[in-house]
Amino acid sequence: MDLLLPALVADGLRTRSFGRQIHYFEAVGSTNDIAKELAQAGAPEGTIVLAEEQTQGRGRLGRTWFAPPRSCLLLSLILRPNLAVADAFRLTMLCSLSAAVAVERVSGITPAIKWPNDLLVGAKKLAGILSEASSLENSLQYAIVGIGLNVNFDPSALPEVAASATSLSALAGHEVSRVRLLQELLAEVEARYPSLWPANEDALWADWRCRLGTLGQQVTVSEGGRLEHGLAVDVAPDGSLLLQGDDGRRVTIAVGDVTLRREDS
Ligand code: BT5
Repeated sequence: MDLLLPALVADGLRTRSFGRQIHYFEAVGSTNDIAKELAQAGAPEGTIVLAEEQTQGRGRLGRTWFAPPRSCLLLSLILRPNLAVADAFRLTMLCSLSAAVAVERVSGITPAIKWPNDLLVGAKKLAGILSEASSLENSLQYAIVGIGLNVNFDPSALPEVAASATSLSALAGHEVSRVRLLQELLAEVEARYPSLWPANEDALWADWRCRLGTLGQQVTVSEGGRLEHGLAVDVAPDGSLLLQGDDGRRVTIAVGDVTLRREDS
């Protein structure tokens, strides 16, 4: 079993700054909470918090993130991009796309991105992303991107996620190196980082959009207690989802949870 020891992660890491400062824990509450404290204390961009286990792993909206000890990638990345708050979703785009590319490179498995923040293989969830930002007026002060990626465990043995989750080892039939996966992920985030600010073409948005499995599907989106049904037609460069309702009405949704409609019926 490979541990995510900082010396192992540093050995062969191709980045200049991302992942060069690692805070590694055998067990923490939530890596996002530790990263927030570090960011507030001035930790530089690219600093990561890694844990072998979380006792209070968080999803969005107060939901829980489960992962058996020493089996997954549980990390939070500190970013300090010069971005407006309105563009904060581009960080989720950057990290979900980079995670999908890293998974493909290391395991040969191609995950789809499920709007707004998951990686799926088939209908099952492989990874989730929790972005949290602190802003001053309209600018981001720092952002924490938390990534939970299922690597080496059997999801069917974890009752909380048995029906809905998958992992790389379950898909590949063998264990996958968490260290290599993390190194590829960090390299990909760093390489794509300049694309947060598009010059001519918006390559980040275009590449993210290409991998979105959600488009073209009939979906139900819940957004703050409101339900919208329709065809997921497209995404805008700011990341919002465009739905065409059954009555032909077009609705733009900034954040929400998507389910496929056949799952609801
Ligand atoms: C997410 O939330 O998908 C974001 C998850 C982010 C986790 C990382 S781990 C490192 C960092 N530190 C943290 O404390 N969090 C971040 P959401 O879209 O709300 O999905 C949460 C739902 O996914 C749960 O309610 C479960 O149904 C499901 N789930 C929980 N653990 C899972 C797992 N290991 N694999 C697949 N699905 C899971």
